Amino acid sequence: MNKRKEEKNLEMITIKTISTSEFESLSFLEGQKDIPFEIKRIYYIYGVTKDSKRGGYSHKNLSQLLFAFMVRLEFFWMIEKKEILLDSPFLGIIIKNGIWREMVWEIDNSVLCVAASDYYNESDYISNYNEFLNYKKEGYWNNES
Ligand code: T46
Repeated sequence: MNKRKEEKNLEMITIKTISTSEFESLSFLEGQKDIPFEIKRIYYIYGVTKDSKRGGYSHKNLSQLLFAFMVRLEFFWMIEKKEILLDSPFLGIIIKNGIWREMVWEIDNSVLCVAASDYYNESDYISNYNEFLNYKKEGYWNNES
């Protein structure tokens, strides 16, 4: 396992934000500049109730940028678990390939927004955790930059 590479494949970002009045803000992301891949798809998940859990996948090749307010992300690799709470609208996380992720809603009705590097492709998903571990053991992600 290459821990350094896995950390590189998980990056927290602060989204540029302008305060437009005392309480109002506008955050923005620019393709090529702020997101390290070409965006081919945007999706968002809403209507989810508090404590609901989604995800439970790794992707073979897909990279994604996620942002939301009060959604907790759980990442797993071999023996480690890492949790990141997106507790501010200007926090985002870039997840590259080879990272197992689950998302837990900490409040009702938060919207999770995702920009993805490729079109939807069911065959890019690894949804069985043991299969994910086998991909790791076989070094599937080791030779990528
Ligand atoms: C991920 C997390 C953060 C589509 O038809 N097109 C799409 O672009 C997507 C994302 C999903 N779908 C279909 C596939 C399923 O029939 O929508 C249904 C629900 O998708 P899923 O159960 O995969 O949703 P989540 O919230 O568990 O996971 C999603 C992404 O699929 C996954 O790549 O990283 O959000």
